[in-house]
Amino acid sequence: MSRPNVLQVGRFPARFNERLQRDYQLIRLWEQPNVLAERGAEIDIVVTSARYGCSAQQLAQMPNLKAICSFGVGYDSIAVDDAKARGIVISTTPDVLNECVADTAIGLVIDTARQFAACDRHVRQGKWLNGQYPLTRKVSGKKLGIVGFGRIGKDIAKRAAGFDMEIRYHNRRPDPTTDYGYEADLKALASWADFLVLACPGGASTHHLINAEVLAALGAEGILVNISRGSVVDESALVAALQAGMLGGAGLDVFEDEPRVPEALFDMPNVVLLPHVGSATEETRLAMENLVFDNLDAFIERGELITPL
Ligand code: 8YV
Repeated sequence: MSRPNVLQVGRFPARFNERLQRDYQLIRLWEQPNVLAERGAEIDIVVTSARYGCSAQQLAQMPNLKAICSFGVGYDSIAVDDAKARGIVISTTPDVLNECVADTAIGLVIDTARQFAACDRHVRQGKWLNGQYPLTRKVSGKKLGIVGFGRIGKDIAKRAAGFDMEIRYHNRRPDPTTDYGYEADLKALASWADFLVLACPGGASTHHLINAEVLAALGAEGILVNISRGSVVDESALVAALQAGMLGGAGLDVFEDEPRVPEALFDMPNVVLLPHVGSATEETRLAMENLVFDNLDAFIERGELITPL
């Protein structure tokens, strides 16, 4: 394909923006908000991210679109069915972020159970001078339930095994490549687990999978950790369960309406709140960027993607 027109849907960090600008015939959507209505038929490739996505409405305005290259592993923000129906191919950035996201999951398990973030606030606010921090909950040797036993879920299990945890998982179907116990019933997994970690994809099929009943099953000593998508959890039910003391704690990297986070959670010592940073390290973000460019170049040169959906 000779010099295709590439539409950049949203702003990326400077290094990524500059490379896109330098190496491709680029149209930046935020600089030309009417471009889809005026020149949508000229766009060959969309570069987007898990955050910005590509909606069905946008797709409809690009009748000659051939490929979508997305930064991120999640694709719940992309109108995948519409794209596939038109033969538009999609790439994401799988695998290169597994380790950092799994590290984040384990970090949240430890931070939430041991309340390290709240301990840090206790020290900074001078409260240690008035007394010791209350006792918290042990991590090693506990029962860890993983919801979504894909590539990231498996990396979480690998790390949890190092903490001598007992591991079970819930998936649509049992995974023949693992000996960990499969639990078909999510509520049963929640009532067994000390820690329930969400590593499933977002989107319609997992919307509010974690509802009031699952949270009740996890119980007053159970901890929920979410590094997948905010939409997987009924956030109002989560806030209500925490306020009522019916859930032991929550470690959250993702929220239903990011970057808005329910203020009711702000003062809870048993809740750890992260601003969606699971993959946000220099090393991993560079690897994700490179994979977007490798996909773009492979598609332009050979009409193939390296990591197609
Ligand atoms: C990023 C993510 O924050 O990969 C994903 O699906 O959610 C994160 O790694 C996201 O890609 C940034 O848009």
